[in-house]
Amino acid sequence: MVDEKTRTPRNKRRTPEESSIDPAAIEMLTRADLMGIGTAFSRADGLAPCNIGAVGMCCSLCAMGPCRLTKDGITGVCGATIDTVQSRNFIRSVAAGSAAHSDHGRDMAFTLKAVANGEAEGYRIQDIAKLRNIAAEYDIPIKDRAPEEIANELADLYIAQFGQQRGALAPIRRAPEKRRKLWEELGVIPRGVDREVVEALHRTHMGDDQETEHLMHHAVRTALADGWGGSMIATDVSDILFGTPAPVLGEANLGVLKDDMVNVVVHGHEPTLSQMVVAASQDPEIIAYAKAAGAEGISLSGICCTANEILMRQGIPAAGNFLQQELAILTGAVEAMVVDVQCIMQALVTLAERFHTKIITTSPKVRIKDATHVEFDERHALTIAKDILKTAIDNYENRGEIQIPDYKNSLVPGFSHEYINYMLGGSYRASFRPLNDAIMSGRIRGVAAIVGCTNPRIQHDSHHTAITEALLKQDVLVVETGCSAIASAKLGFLLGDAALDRVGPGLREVCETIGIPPVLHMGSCVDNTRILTVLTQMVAEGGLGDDIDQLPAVGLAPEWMSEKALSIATYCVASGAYVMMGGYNPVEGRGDKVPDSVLVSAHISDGWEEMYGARLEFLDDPQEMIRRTLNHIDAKRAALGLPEYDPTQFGHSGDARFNEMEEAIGEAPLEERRAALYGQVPTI
Ligand code: NFS
Repeated sequence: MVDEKTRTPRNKRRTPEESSIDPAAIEMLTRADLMGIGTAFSRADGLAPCNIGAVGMCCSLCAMGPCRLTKDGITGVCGATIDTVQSRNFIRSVAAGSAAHSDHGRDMAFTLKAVANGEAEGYRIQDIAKLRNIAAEYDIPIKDRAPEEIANELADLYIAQFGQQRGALAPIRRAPEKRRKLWEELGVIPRGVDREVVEALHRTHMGDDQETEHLMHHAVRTALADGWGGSMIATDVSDILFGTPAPVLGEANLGVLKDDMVNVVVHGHEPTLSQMVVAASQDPEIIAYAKAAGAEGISLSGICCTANEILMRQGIPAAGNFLQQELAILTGAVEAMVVDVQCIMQALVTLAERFHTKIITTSPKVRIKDATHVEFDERHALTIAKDILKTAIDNYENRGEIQIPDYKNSLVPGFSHEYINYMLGGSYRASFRPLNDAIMSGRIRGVAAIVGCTNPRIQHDSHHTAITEALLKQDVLVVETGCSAIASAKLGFLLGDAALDRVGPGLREVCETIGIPPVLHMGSCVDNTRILTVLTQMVAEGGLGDDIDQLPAVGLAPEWMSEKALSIATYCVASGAYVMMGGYNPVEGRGDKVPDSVLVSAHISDGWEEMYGARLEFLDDPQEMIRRTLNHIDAKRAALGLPEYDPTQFGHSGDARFNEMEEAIGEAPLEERRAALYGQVPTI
């Protein structure tokens, strides 16, 4: 049977194996083909990207156009040049990405306010220590005050950040001093994100700002209002309300779905409802309701960053990353997919019609035609979460034939910056010193943050994986967030024993000594702010320069697709981190068609390097990204006067030493083995 609504042309179709490297995804794509159902992969094959729009050469900002600037010297009807058009398109994307992240942060701040005032059913403040620490940072009195009182004042301060008209955003004080001074000098200290986004839209309205440098300057300011503002607030408040993540055991991939339970998949970004769905799923009344429907219980799992939020706090499994949202439904085993905001494909609804899955939208901001809408209201969150679960349970009897791929992997997520600090020194001497020392000695060559989406135009997970694997072998410590972290989780990189055979000798020693995986899962995409905090704390610890741009560190988003990724990349570069993104360059233009159209590309690379000490590049070859990452790390090491990276120096301590020696001495008597291991025979 062929579904006309979802079928895509087959003549240019990739095979499932060409579309993804994930065996679970391959199995579901094969099922989709057999059922004649289209997915994002087949739609991408059937719909070539617009080669004018893709590289920023189309202006659709007014009704005199759209103007396609494809020839040398051509301008829009108004006279706008290719540089102006590309900069305007870029800043509009940054503004949209910043708005999405930061609006999430705003909602979190309002939830904190509601919780503080006892107006949010089922929520409570779970990390009082973090609440007190953050409040103290802003000089909010904490002594002899109840957590709710402090939270109320912090919520007011945070809510006010979004609309702040003048002066620096409060969390900016967390950035390294030298960086803050640089931002001041360059005039990019952000005000409230609402103001920066509105100004970005104003400046790019027809007939306003028409100079590349001036436009891109405001792109930076807007992105900084996200990274050091809205997103940072989202992370802070999520931790205060739901707990600061610490390592927890979880699982990832479609194999987490259960054949004998009611499967509810939460998808999107905000932890507010999903945390309550977790609580409701453990309610005896709901479990009994599921059993009465003939199921063994309720199985919750997540997709995208909602998955990350509940995975890193409660160990709720991740069914997959962005490109697996449709594949989860294709199993036929999902009773309800509950979505909130961002990264939700409209195609879910049409696809779900082929199965019994209910797509339930919950955000007042997001409706999808023909989906079921159950509006979330934090005042009645637990009741709403229970109602949603009952709807899913009622749907269990409608389940048809199912096929759940038997692939899943364990992982240990939950590496908040607080936990990284703690794990390096314990409760009494928590510090980044051991990490800095390991980098300074060359045991760890450098640090790479691999983040961001998956994109059906790139073989699913392939670039994330290739880059992660190569960098680990080169003793680069990898931190990950978002869909990238889920890609690594599916391959087992987020487990301690991944260190044994898949990483370089120095990094392996560090992982074994501390007891950490070689890839640290730091959370959702708004939690990229945790990475900013780690980089800042590494600077503060000393020995690696006095600003983020001096660290041997790189950011990569190898399979990006979202405007949020452009905001993240921009604030990371402005914070001093070299960033490479996979796929096409949205400000590239076509040099052959418009030879003088390289200004914006040059501005975000050479120009930003001169201004911020870091560049943004778009590259489609993962091998080139690996090469540039290592070159950058080595150049930064050399500039800091650190020893040249030499892997032969390491790998002879920790578990490796024990294993080698135990092998060598075999069955020798205990005393001799001790002597071999410790260098002397202990006297008793
Ligand atoms: Ni980030 Fe997280 Fe995934 Fe991309 Fe979407 S879920 S916010 S945007 S696709 S990483």
